[in-house]
Amino acid sequence: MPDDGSWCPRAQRPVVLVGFQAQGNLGLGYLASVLRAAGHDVRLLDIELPVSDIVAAVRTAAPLLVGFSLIFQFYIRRYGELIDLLRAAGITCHFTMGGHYPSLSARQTLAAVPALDSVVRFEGEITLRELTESIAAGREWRDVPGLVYRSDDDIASSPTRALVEDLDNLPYPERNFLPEVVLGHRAMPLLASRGCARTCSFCSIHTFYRTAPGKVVRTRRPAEVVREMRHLHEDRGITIFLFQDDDFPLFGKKWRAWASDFVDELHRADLPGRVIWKINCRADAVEEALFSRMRDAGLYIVYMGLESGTEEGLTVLNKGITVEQNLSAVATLKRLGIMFEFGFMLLDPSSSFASVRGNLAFLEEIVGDGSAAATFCKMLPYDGTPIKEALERSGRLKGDVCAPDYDFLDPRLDAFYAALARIVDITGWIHGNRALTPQLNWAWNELAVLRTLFPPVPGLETYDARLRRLTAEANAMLIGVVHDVARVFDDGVGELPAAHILRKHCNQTLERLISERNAFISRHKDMLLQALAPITV
Ligand code: B12
Ligand code: SF4
Repeated sequence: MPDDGSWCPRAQRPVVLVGFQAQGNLGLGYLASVLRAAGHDVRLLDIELPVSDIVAAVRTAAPLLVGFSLIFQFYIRRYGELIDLLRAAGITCHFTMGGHYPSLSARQTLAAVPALDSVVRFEGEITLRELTESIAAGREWRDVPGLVYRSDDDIASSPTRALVEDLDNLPYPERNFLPEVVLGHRAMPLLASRGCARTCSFCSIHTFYRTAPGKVVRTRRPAEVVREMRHLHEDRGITIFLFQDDDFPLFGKKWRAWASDFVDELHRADLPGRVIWKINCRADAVEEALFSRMRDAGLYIVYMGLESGTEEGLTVLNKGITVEQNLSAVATLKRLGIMFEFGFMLLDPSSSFASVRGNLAFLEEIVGDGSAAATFCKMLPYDGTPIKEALERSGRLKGDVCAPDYDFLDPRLDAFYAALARIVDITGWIHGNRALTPQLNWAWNELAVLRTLFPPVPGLETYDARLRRLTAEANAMLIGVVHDVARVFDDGVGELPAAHILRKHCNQTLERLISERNAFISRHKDMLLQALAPITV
């Protein structure tokens, strides 16, 4: 009897799904819940587990099918290696893969991972269920819409599957992961909509949702979203909700009405005061009257893809937004006392030293006061994005799927960025969970939780002021470093900042942050614990 379990009747063999699970993967969650609702046994495995554990778990499960979820294209080699090991371990069942990259570059995916049998394109719930059922019944699976597969040395596809029409027909996603915890409060991701109506040139999301037939943006019913929140609050004690929508429904008359109904539903369910929520949106959706109502209903933090502080940058990125609108959104949120985080691309394919300085001036303007931690990156040309195609056409695209890249028009900027990236990496300033920028943001996040989910904490305003001063100092230091590096490469003046000295400053700031934070929390420990007691489930 083979030990991969192939003696089991096919219908009883489980489906294994492998994906990136940190912070909760809603894509895998929806796939699992749809399969379970149809009576299938589903096992979820984290791609971050040691490879030998994954191989052992798949062998033990003896599955009918393994589905790999590739949400970050730079993981493709890692998946390829894992899949080869699974085959080498004698696992012969159907292997499929889904996610943005496989959907938009199916041919390349099948070429890069020869042991894959198929790719599921676009939203995978119904395709995966039908694929599973066809295989279980021994039927021809290639007829299932939504697939790309190998056929006689070439690639063939079944008809493209349309996007899910009514998101409320899907069961709630499986959430068999532990919630993130902020000062004893549990957080969970969720979705109110799928798709995005905009067409930013660096983003593959609109291509993903526009290439499949069907309506690009679909919103759930506000009452259904609130019902899911209430269920998570009552059953699992969740008090912090992190909306993962690419662009929370807010823009234009129709979605403003949606957001207003959502706020009404939250009040109807008596959730404001008991739960808080975070959204992602564009700056041009931030409107004072609506956001004030949303804040009163628990909106506590807004992530905005600001992306550039110059008009040229915003044009190249096809943001359809002005610097003035970016600034005005930040000012509105500050006035309303809603915390914000932001995405920002210091460098894009059109960059010059003048645009770098323009971007630094913008960063100084929005976070010079320490209201959030400064952050930046270089725009990367992901597959399925218009900007990648434009770079390819002009012969500027470099690197590969795991490290897509391009040269700047001014070669001095390449040297500038290489030096800056080295310094920022060495100092551990921006990247990684233990880096200064994410730690500062975490402290601000905690502060917002203290303000919104606890009774008034004595001394909170003083703590806020100290955190603001510390963040402002860190921001000034980081922005100063970029200025100094730019001066060296643009003007040939000065010297590169010494990475070890900056690292010392960075570590000292981190230590100050940790000791301020710990001192404040331990001073109020008893009161915080007492406030938490009723929400423990
Ligand atoms: C939440 C999120 C995160 C979370 C991930 C949590 C998690 N464990 O899932 C966190 C915060 C950790 C994260 C981090 C990053 N992220 Co992110 N993230 C997202 C976001 C906004 C939502 C994902 C989601 O929940 N979608 C909703 C679900 C329902 O849709 P879905 O995931 O697409 O899944 C559906 C289909 O794709 C398909 N499918 C997916 N997998 C599979 C598998 C099978 C077998 C099948 C059949 C079908 C299938 O069916 C699913 C159900 O319909 C996406 C944008 C997006 N819209 O997807 C970006 C996105 C995935 N992130 C992106 C990036 C770039 C990053 C970062 C690199 C950002 C950064 N600079 O640090 C990091 C990388 C982290 C790392 N490992 O190093 C890019 C990836 C681009 C690319 N081509 O690689 C995206 C697409 C955003 C974008 N604008 O381009 N991210
Ligand atoms: S960056 Fe955001 S707003 Fe722009 S297309 Fe992508 S998801 Fe939409």
